[in-house]
Amino acid sequence: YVLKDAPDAIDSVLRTLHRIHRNHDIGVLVVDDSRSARAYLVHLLGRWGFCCYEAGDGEQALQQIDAETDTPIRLVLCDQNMPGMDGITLIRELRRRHTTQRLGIIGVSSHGSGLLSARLLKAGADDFLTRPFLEEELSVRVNQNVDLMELLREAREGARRDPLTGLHNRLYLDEIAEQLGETARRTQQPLGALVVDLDHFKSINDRLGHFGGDTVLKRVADQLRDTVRRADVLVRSGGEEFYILTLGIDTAGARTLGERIRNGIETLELVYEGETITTSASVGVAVLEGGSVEEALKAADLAMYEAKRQGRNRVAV
Ligand code: GH3
Ligand code: MG
Ligand code: MG
Ligand code: MG
Repeated sequence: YVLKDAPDAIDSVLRTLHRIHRNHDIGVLVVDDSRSARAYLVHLLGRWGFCCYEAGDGEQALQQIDAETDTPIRLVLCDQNMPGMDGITLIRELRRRHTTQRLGIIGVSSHGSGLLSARLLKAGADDFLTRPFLEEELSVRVNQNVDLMELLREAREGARRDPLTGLHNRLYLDEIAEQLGETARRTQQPLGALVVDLDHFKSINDRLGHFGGDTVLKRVADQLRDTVRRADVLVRSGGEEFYILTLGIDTAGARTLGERIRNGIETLELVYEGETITTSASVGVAVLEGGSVEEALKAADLAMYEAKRQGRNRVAV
């Protein structure tokens, strides 16, 4: 029996360890007017690795949520019966500011009234607890809510990545484009855009098959990742085409970056199933002052077509 159950037991221990490790980065705000009730929750949560913050009333809770805490607050445990602002009002206010993906809320009520738990949920709580509760119940509810947030974040992040290369995709670009253009204008930094399109990629697929072509795309993506700065935006916009957006670069600098990218792709050492492969890219570059991301990419795309027209494997501005 012991041997048969061992894998399950090990699995469970590993899951617990993963959670305790993860919980160190999760701030939990305990809102309760009773000091002893707060202390009990903080004691348990601290034991499970969470980083706890406390508030004695609704006003304090709202201040804490807006303040920059060392560990970002991701979960609120909120008592219903408090002098001043009650739990339901506070939860409604918290939910107005933050989505479930950003902030989990568990309402805590004292008397087992089905109506009250329904009202807590309706106000925006993700879950509720009724006092008195067992330690195990608190643990399950807290962990489930944190797991859900983690899952939502992973799903959201995953939808913004290209599965083949691991680079950000078009959806990500569309989401940050407006903010990036706005930052460029506000800080009066030029906005550089580069469009990179592999040359005659169809013939690589024809020669190696699509799996071979995919391998080449992955290597090119790694090369691009190593070439751009951390702050730059790099996306696979589709097929064998990549966009790079970089702030505070002048035309000469953008051309140099384009040249470095072109050279890096041309000199990639690619071997697929024993066959040595070479590839190249045409790079279009544009630098705009006071323009939008869309305008910068449009100009860089025209420049990329000019590079193709001039014979490929070159940079055009
Ligand atoms: P050009 O030098 O004019 O850019 O020629 P090209 O062959 O690269 O251009 P074209 O746009 O005609 O073809 C792009 C090819 O890229 C077509 C398609 O087969 C290939 N492709 C697009 N996405 C993928 C992918 O995810 N994997 C693989 N293996 N190939 C892809
Ligand atoms: Mg109370
Ligand atoms: Mg191409
Ligand atoms: Mg293309």
